[in-house]
Amino acid sequence: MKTFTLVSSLLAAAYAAPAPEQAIGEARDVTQAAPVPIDNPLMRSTEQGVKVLPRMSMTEPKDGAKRTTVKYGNWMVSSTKMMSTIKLAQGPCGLAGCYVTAMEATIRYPDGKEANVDTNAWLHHIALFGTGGGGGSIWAAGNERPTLRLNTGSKYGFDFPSAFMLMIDLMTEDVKPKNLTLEITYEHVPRTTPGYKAATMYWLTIGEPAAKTGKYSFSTMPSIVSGAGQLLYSIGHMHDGGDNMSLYVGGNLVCKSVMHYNSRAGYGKDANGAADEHAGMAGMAGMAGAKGKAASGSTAAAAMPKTASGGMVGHSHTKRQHAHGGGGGLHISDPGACTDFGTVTSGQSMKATAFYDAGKYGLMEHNGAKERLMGNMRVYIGPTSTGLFG
Ligand SMILES: [Cu+2]
Repeated sequence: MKTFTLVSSLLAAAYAAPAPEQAIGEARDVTQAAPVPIDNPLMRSTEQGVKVLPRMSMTEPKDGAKRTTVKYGNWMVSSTKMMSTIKLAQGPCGLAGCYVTAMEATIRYPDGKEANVDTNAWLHHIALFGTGGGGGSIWAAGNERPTLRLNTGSKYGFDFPSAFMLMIDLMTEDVKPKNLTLEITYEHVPRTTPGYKAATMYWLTIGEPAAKTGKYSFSTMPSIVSGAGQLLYSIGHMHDGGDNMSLYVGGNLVCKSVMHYNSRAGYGKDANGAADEHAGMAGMAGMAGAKGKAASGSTAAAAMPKTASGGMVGHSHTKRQHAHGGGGGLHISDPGACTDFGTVTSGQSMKATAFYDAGKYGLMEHNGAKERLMGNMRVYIGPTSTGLFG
């Protein structure tokens, strides 16, 4: 099996996708699984780059926003057949458009249960690209399935295209095929919602360098900020071995998105089963609510922070890890996010550096071969009126 896939290549290269062959068409469904609160120390963190935003099922929509879950198809996936595809897909608002203020993705079994590492199912990569300028990047994630939110402190959303390119990698190490349905849940408001403006997205990537031993880093090419704005949200995506992805504006560190690791073997056992290296936690308290089984392993670090937008409670992710033959070690479960963490001015240079420590965390493997690395940083900026602060 190839160790690197269509989506990962596109994620790394971040170029706009070619026109698709597949037809649009997906069912819509606004139901969500009932949340299972988990008292995870990460959810109490408010620290930039450490905190993990709560799943939408644990929060109320903001500013009268509507939530829509769109199912994008279902596929049979087995260890001999990684599912890697690209399709034209629809956003939540049709031709009228809307501002998407928050979004998250997951995969489910036919019975609606979330499919994750506790049952050996990975949402390996997902990426959304539009056809607009700047490569048209909209959003992306790995199995960590983070929640994006652009209106934590200010009224911004992503001006969502009615249709976009959706790239998907699903995988499992089970020989027996699994039927997996991909869905994305959107929180969105009409473009006419008072005070709301469109955010822009910057995509910083290191490409896909080969894995190495020891401690090392890779930096992205710089990206020039096109207009003054607020730094709304940023988060890194790395592969196992990653320590943190740091964002610099004008040479100054503004966001250090740390990779939280959890023990696959320890997950679901008890409070001490899944210590988080970065948060300095003694253990993952309250993991009893998780559905993971120690034998098959789920790193599901529920990881809900209390955000600036108000009280959040925990949720269950029985998911979250890349564990490709990793042998029960630590795996990335949640990257930390930064929200409302500063401002930028037009012309400033922005770049990110991915710090790896393969000795400390270990690397992912596919069928005995080390997987190539990633270091993608998504940066969402909310343009502010020009002239006042440059
Ligand atoms: Cu990746």
